[in-house]
Amino acid sequence: MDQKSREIKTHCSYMDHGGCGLIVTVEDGRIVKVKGDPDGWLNQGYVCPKGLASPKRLDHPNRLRHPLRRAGERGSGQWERISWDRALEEISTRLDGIRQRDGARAVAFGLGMPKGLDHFGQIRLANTFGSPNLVASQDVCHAPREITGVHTCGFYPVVDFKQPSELVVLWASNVPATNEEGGICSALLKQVGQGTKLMVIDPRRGSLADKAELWLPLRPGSDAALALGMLNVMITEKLYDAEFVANHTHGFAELAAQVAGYPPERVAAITWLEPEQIRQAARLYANAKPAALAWGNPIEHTNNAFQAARGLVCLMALSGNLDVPGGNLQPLEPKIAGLGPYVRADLVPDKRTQMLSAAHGVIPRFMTIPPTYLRRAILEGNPYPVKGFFSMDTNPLMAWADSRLTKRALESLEFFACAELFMTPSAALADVVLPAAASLEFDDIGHYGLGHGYILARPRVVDPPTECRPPMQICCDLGQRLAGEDLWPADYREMLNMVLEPSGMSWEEFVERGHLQGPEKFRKYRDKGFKTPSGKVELRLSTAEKFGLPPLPAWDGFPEDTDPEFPLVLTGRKNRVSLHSSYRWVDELRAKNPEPVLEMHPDDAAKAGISEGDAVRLSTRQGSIVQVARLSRRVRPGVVYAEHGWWFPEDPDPLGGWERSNFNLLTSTAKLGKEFGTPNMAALPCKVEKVA
Ligand SMILES: Nc1nc2c(c(=O)[nH]1)N[C@H]1C(S)=C(S)[C@@H](COP(=O)(O)OP(=O)(O)OC[C@H]3O[C@@H](n4cnc5c(=O)[nH]c(N)nc54)[C@H](O)[C@@H]3O)O[C@H]1N2
Ligand SMILES: Nc1nc2c(c(=O)[nH]1)N[C@H]1C(S)=C(S)[C@@H](COP(=O)(O)OP(=O)(O)OC[C@H]3O[C@@H](n4cnc5c(=O)[nH]c(N)nc54)[C@H](O)[C@@H]3O)O[C@H]1N2
Ligand code: SF4
Ligand SMILES: [Mo]
Repeated sequence: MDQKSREIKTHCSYMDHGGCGLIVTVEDGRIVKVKGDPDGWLNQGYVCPKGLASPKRLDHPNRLRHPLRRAGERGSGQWERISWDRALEEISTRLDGIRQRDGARAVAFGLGMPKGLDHFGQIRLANTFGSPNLVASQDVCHAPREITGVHTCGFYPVVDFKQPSELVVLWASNVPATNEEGGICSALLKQVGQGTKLMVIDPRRGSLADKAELWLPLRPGSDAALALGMLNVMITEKLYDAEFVANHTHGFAELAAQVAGYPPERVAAITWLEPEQIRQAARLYANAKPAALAWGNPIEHTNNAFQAARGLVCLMALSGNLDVPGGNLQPLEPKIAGLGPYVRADLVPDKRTQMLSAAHGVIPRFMTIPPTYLRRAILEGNPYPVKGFFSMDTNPLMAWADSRLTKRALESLEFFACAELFMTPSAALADVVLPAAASLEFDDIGHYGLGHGYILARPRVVDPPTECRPPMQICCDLGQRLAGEDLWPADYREMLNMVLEPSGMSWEEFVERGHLQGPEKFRKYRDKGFKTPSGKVELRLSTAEKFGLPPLPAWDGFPEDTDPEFPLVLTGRKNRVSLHSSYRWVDELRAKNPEPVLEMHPDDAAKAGISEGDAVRLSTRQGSIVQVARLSRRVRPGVVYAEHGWWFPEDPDPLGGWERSNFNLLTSTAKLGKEFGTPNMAALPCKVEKVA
């Protein structure tokens, strides 16, 4: 290595939830190489194509490099370059104007997938501004499993890939592609190599289904029913952990009576499985000690999200796998700042009653606003009007169900500003766009607030372009103007020190260590019970009447009615080389996934006269889009997979061709799950036709 070249250790981030340790080689201030760090705590040398391509975001010619102010109609693509001072002044004056006139709650703050510490910076910005309305995608991402967990057993039961399991169940989890929340697939594959068995519950036979003891290709959207069928078998065949059930659960008799109504024969008809497959699945899961259950997004992509998640937590409890090594854990945090004081939740004491979703009766402890309720507030003034919106790290026009509704809502705002790396279809509708620094260009802490019991150091490896600011710095700059200098430091790095302060560790010491983990203790319930009203796992919710929740898991029918005009069932999964709608403009990633791919079984394709590579029109009752057909026997007949997050940065349309292939033109907000406001993004009746 020559003298100008140096290697820096950091962690990959902003390409998914993050987690892989990286060794980055920098020459003359530019990144020339990235490789997986063999000492990486979670990845042990593994790196995926997104991680390898992550530096390519930094010097892309069309990256946003200056603050922009709208110079024509919203969405017309006409902009003027302005200074940071003017941009910050404009945003703070406009948002403060709305606050003065209509109250702080008339301004909402927006976020996407949690990427870094700025996620919590933005929550703090909303709180210090005084608004109870922080809008995020959690209605379809993790709130259902986390908060259902909290109500049922007092915590979010996190899958354990670190300690050995006898069995790992991948239930709607696409971990080889998604490595979600730091559950890097290489750790799972290592276990499988050492004898861990797999069970896969997924309509698509992915690479891990090939290695599995049992693969259940269920009908999309029938997960809640399958869970009930498995509970039925575990109880009738007395396969459950009797000691755990007797000492640590509440409402077993009622659960048993409830699931007696779901024998395998009934559930088989709902799930498109054989009764024997359901029995096998229950036996395999119940008899493996320990067994870890990895749950994925489709559990939370229908209005049945709460019931499906309830069923899964009951399975973990009956099998005695809660908080056992190799099962589903309640991780303890290291000594770092607690989330509540960090985001200053105390500054909006009436949040519970004032937040938009309070009027919609969502489940207690669900504190972000489902995007559907934001749009109702903007467009209908329901329950009160929202007029200003500031978002970071999100592309709502792609990410939220019913993109036309999103467009109307963003266009109707009195003022909309956002921070971005690139001019996305959503940013194109803003009044002011701030240029953000990208990960690798700023110091950051990973996995804070995600409930996994550890944080990761993500030191900066290069400087950002002169006018691009770290997302947390943008929070500080706006925070100082909107909430004052006593609540916000001038330099974002103080926000990192704030997290570390209780540990007694400096940023440099933390970077040197790479990660901080909480104490590893298991079966904590034996001393302390479960943090629920009964002190036990609430198979029957003792708070059901108080909170208006269904007391016992149940099957409420398919998310959408079947319809002969739309005979196939549409669902989705993430692509290994893309992150939602992000980075479609990074050539190295785009080359690996140049067009939106629709996967279907060759038999279904033949019936519709569709061949491999055909452009096809995919329609639901809500709308229609075009994608490119790929025929695959891995997909169960009757099921169609389409990719979400597709727009075309190269399209001259200022909104990047947002209407051509965007999955969320097919989804609607007409039917929502009551607990989380979750719309149906999976299990949609659809049809596929060849484009003439
Ligand atoms: N149909 C359908 N819809 C879905 C899903 C699905 O599976 N199907 N998945 C859902 C899920 S799980 C989630 S989490 C959401 C995700 O929703 P979003 O998080 O909104 O998804 P992205 O499209 O990745 O948008 C992220 C944006 O952040 C920008 N960005 C990247 N780095 C930075 C930065 O440092 N600063 C700033 N300011 N911006 C940056 C990217 O350019 C990108 O435009 O989508 C949900 N929507
Ligand atoms: N490459 C990549 N990685 C990502 C992301 C990304 O966009 N791209 N996004 C990140 C985010 S925000 C999240 S939340 C996670 C999501 O991580 P995962 O939950 O792993 O993501 P998905 O790809 O949505 O997984 C869906 C899996 O469920 C299957 N499936 C589809 N419908 C159904 C159904 O109705 N029932 C059952 N049982 N299975 C079904 C699919 O075949 C697929 O295997 O990934 C994170 N990591
Ligand atoms: S798996 Fe995730 S954290 Fe690891 S290199 Fe890929 S994008 Fe980065
Ligand atoms: Mo997500």
